[in-house]
Amino acid sequence: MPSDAFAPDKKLKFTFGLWTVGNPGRDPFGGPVRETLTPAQIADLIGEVGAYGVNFHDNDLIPIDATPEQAAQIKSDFRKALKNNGLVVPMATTNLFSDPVFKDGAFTSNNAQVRAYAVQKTMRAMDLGAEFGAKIYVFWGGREGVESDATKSPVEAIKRFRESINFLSEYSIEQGYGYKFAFEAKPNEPRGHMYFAVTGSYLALIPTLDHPEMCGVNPEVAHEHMAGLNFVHQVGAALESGKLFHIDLNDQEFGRYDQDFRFGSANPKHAFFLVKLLEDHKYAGPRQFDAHAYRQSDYQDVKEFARGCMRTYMILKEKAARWNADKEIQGLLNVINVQDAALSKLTKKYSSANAKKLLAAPLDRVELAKARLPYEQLDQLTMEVLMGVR
Ligand code: GCO
Ligand code: MN
Ligand code: MN
Repeated sequence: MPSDAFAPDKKLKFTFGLWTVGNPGRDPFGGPVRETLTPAQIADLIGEVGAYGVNFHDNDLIPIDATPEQAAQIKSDFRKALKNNGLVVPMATTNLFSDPVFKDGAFTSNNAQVRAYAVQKTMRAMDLGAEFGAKIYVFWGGREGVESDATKSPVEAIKRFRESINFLSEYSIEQGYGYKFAFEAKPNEPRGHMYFAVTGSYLALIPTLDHPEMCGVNPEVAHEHMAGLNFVHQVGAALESGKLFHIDLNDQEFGRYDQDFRFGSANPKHAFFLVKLLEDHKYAGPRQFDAHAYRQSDYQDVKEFARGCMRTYMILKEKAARWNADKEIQGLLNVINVQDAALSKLTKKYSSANAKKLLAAPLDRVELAKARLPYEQLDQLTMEVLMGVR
């Protein structure tokens, strides 16, 4: 195998946020450990490691208190860096969590003026994203939640959130931005309890919106794993409903704080099934690595972190193809997937005649229970593919 077989493939649209590789290593217990890079320097880093694109929150690019002159200079430097590095901006988003004004939420704040400011800030951030060609707009409700349910009604919160999204959908349509909205769930952190805790919460919200066709989800590995859930199943649900618009790849030990580890570094088996799912279903959207390098890393090591995220994806993609081509594995899949064309035809669609025939079908539960399910064997073969001996 040539040594560059796992080099990042531009067709897979690997992206990084300005806030990811540009993260200076600040955490709740300590300040930055790396110098702060400008957006243009971060674009250079992302270009150097061979990614496809870069995403930003409004204030990753333009500080919240920048003057119009400063903003113009930053945009021009960033635009040049994008061009030099052949990078695109597929996604943009709003910072609705850092500033003190959002301490009790943005779209779900108890204060109507704060809610209006959040919508206004998002409109301006959508203008900024559109200037750089972004077509996906992510909504992560960083502060949409509570510590105590004495403070806010969860029913009212959903209504407020829906109203803001409906307003912003119309804005995007009227401006001709062509945005697809992608909602990102998280169970907690920074709030004690966050609304829309899991991807499925947004999948349930979307059909109640004024423009469901422009809305989908942006699931993140770490967020579902924080809650001890199976991320692959959440992504499966999003894919099955045609709502997987974007994805945040990283890794996480189950039940811990939001660790944002390098993709595949904590749970390679889950990462394998995730990559296999995305590839088997021909997911064509951007694959964003929303992860952070260890706090111990210098920028040389941050590059290794970024390369590692993409390389692990490429390796797991190759493993998935190997799994699909493995004759023994395919043989086992044939054994466990018992086919019965006549019965499947009966149960496919209800009719009185089909119901009658089904009631009369000779289905012997004792005989049925005897069918073999060699799942230990199948999982061991999967592990052997993963561990590199098959
Ligand atoms: C987090 C989130 C964020 C969002 C980002 C885009 O836990 O901090 O994952 O990184 O993805 O704000 O909206
Ligand atoms: Mn996260
Ligand atoms: Mn994220």
